[in-house]
Amino acid sequence: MSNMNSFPEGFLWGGAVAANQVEGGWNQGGKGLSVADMATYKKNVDVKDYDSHMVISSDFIAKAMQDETDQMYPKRRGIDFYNHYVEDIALFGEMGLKALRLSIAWTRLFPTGEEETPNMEGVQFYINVFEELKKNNIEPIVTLSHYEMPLALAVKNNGWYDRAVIDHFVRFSKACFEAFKPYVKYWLTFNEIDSIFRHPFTTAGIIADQCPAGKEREVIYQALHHQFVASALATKACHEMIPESQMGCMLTKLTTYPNTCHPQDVEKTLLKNLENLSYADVQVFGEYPSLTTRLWALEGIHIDMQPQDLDIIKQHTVDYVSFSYYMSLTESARDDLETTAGNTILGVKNPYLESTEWGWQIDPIGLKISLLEMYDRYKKPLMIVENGMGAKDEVVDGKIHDPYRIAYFQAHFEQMKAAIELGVDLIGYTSWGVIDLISAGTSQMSKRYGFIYVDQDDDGNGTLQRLKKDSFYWYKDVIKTNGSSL
Ligand code: BGP
Repeated sequence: MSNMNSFPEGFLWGGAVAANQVEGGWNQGGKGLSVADMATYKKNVDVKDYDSHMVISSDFIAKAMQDETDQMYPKRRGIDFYNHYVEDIALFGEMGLKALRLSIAWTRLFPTGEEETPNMEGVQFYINVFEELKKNNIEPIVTLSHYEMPLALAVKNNGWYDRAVIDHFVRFSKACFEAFKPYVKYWLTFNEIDSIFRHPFTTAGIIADQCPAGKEREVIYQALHHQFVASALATKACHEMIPESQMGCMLTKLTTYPNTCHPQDVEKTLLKNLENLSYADVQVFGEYPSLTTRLWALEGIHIDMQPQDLDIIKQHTVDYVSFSYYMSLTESARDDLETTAGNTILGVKNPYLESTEWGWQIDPIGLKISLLEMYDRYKKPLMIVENGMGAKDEVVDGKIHDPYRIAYFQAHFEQMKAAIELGVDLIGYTSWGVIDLISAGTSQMSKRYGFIYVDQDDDGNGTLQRLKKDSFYWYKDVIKTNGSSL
């Protein structure tokens, strides 16, 4: 228990969700199909092997588009926030949340992405949500694109690979700014913009079998370039249309340690960390790092750019830097070492850290390191917009005792406090999955992050009843005391 209070006044204590993981109502209100509506939950796949859910073929999509049920597709169901938002936001209000990070489903406003004007039923849904937030004194932080886009644009254009998608996204963004400007000051363009390499379909609508063989990385970089241009154009429009607005970028912060002090381990680690930061660099400094463009040249990657692209990226940089932080990684030049939960993406095992059931290494000090590193590099306000622990919870007599979750948050909050004491300008924190939701990576319901439990299992059975976990009361107290009681 620490009593020193160093969280600034007005610190945005909050929670985060994403439309495709909570809303459900996939065929309500004129919504079109999105790439997230294709995600299936595969019972027999090892839960640790989460990337296996991300490879989606044209054939699969053609079949899934004809399927009018939500049985196989948990993200079509979400937690039915679409029909429970009043009750859910009241619970967020009761917890004392100062901020809620949420995303807009592009397909509620533009079902195929190509419409000229937005679907007003979709617009109205979000106005209703923002009104409820206002009643509960909760500041919205809105992500325009969180792991989804109209499926029609994926099928027709191979997603963001096609430059035409820039205009569609900017039209969608402007419709959001126009309709929601009375409510929303804080915006983000793309969730975890770097994750296009890990989940090209989910983040950018790229369909593997539509890419020229051997050119996958070039296709992804090309799509990412289009996202950078679109992000800069959306930033421009946001600043013009909402003068008080703040636009941020959002990075998956994958702070990586060398496994040993062997120079080869250190070199590999450095390159990995530079690569991780390079995506935010583009949005903060307004240019590609020279290392990135050199590596393209060496790899034979050619990016098609229009003459004005680099200027647009240079002119419209972000106001603040946001990121998700779940774990640190460890890198080795050797390839014969034990990996974390058998997953090479997660790196080699760090003997000093415990892992969650899904192999995510819990490392609160890594959060402090990330904050110090990013503030030193960017000198912009920082916001942690995702952090939390996926765990299996048990309901006993209507109660959920989750000391593991409290311990996780407590340890991370201590490190945030320590970073602030060292001068880091941290303006907000939104815990991931403030209410239980469908996991992005595994499409499971049982990988729970919330302070609020939702009665639904992996197959979609359950009453959808909301229950407060022990951590609900703990977080409420943290917020009430502005972090002085942890
Ligand atoms: C981030 C995503 C979120 C979220 C979180 C947890 O990468 O932005 O959408 O889901 O990770 O991941 P998972 O749901 O796979 O546990």
